[in-house]
Amino acid sequence: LNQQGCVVWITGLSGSGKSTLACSLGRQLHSRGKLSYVLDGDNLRHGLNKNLGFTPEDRTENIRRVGEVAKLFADAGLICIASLISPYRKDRDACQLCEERDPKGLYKLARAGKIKGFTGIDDPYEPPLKSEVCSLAAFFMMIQSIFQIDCDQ
Ligand code: GGZ
Repeated sequence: LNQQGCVVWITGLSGSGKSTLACSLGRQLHSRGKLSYVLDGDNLRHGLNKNLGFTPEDRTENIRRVGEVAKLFADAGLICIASLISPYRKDRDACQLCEERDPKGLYKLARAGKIKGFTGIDDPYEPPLKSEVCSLAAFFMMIQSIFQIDCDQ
């Protein structure tokens, strides 16, 4: 498989369009010969996460499991698109694989103090606090328009 795996994590409220966006992205990638797989929270709750409800503890376990599965897909070279509400920042943060991937070895250097002011280590990264349905819709339209332009070329 001639592609580098990765995880695209889509978070947002129920009904905000996460699954639609995930499927659309999957289709667009497929049409470009890229192998991807969608892990959708609602679907996974019928199988892998059947025993989980919506208490904070269960949601955390839900995100943890999907994060682990997503990592396996990415290790296998697939573009894994996870679409879950994933409401808690601490759970999303735990799923971030950036430091683990460390493709350029920068996190390792930053941890060793050899790079100063590295974002996420000794310099802050401020994630957006406000995520709106309309911004997800706008993102969706943007992706569609980018692919459309790409398709027409
Ligand atoms: C949130 C709920 C709930 C509660 C059922 N809270 O829009 P849907 O219906 O089709 O997708 C939602 C899905 C959320 O599952 P996730 O695994 O993504 O959630 S989390 O990341 O928080 O673990 C919604 C449905 O389950 N659903 N009850 N109480 N969404």
